[in-house]
Amino acid sequence: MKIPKTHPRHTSLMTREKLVKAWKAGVAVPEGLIAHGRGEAWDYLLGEETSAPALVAEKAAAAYLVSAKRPVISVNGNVAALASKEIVRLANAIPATIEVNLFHRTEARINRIVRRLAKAGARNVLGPRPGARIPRLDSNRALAHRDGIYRADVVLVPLEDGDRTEALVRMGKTVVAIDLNPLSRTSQMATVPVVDELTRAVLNIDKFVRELRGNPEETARIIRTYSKAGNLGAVYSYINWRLRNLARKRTRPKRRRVT
Ligand code: PTJ
Repeated sequence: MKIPKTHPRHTSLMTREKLVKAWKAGVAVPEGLIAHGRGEAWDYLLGEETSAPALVAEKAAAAYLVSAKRPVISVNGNVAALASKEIVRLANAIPATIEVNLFHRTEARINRIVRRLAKAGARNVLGPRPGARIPRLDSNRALAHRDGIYRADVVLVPLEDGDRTEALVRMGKTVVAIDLNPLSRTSQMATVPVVDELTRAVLNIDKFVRELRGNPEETARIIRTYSKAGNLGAVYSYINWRLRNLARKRTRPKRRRVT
């Protein structure tokens, strides 16, 4: 479908088109389209821009990723559809391993996503033939690579489900999540929940990674001072403030002009 550039929702419609194309290409699943709609609803509440608390979480995410010994970025269908290039660039900057891990797992889809990431410039993407299982997780998301997610110390999980986040945290890993829903189990369970839209978040984390790479003191200071509870609290306050502002604007009586 051709979307006119002048359409007021051009970016949002283009993103949807990308996902639909990825679904037709067997990269994203229909459930991914539903997940995207949920994300969009939250993004409206957040004003479709990175909030100040999200920026703080993104800096903390970058600090954890650059100080990790075995960082891994987990990629699913939606992430491959919307942010393959950005993920590869971030993985190179950290540097981190990329592993394809799917909730609705089929080997054919894993291979398609690996190929899409390779086309975006990634090398040695893990995904097919996993040799390990994340303990106490019954879904196919438990399948992992020993040299990837299984032995990672820090895992970045964009658009995740809560069960695996919880299982990874139970294994002692630092889990950085990207999820627009601050109330999701993923956001609640992750070590660093980043409440922002996927592409915005990845670009911001990438920028902070490049800033922090050569600065271990600043990186350590950011990790020391980051508070998950404080940060999520700030996200709730931000949404509350936005809604109250919107309500005030709508209910303010119009002034009569005195002539
Ligand atoms: O490709 P698969 O088989 O691994 O499946 C991927 C999906 C996304 C279908 C799967 O992981 C899933 O079911 O996820 P959930 O449990 O629906 O969670 C997705 C979360 O991501 C929801 O809380 C959404 O609000 C959020 N979300 C959706 N789109 C975005 C987003 N967060 C940030 N940026 C987005 N673009």
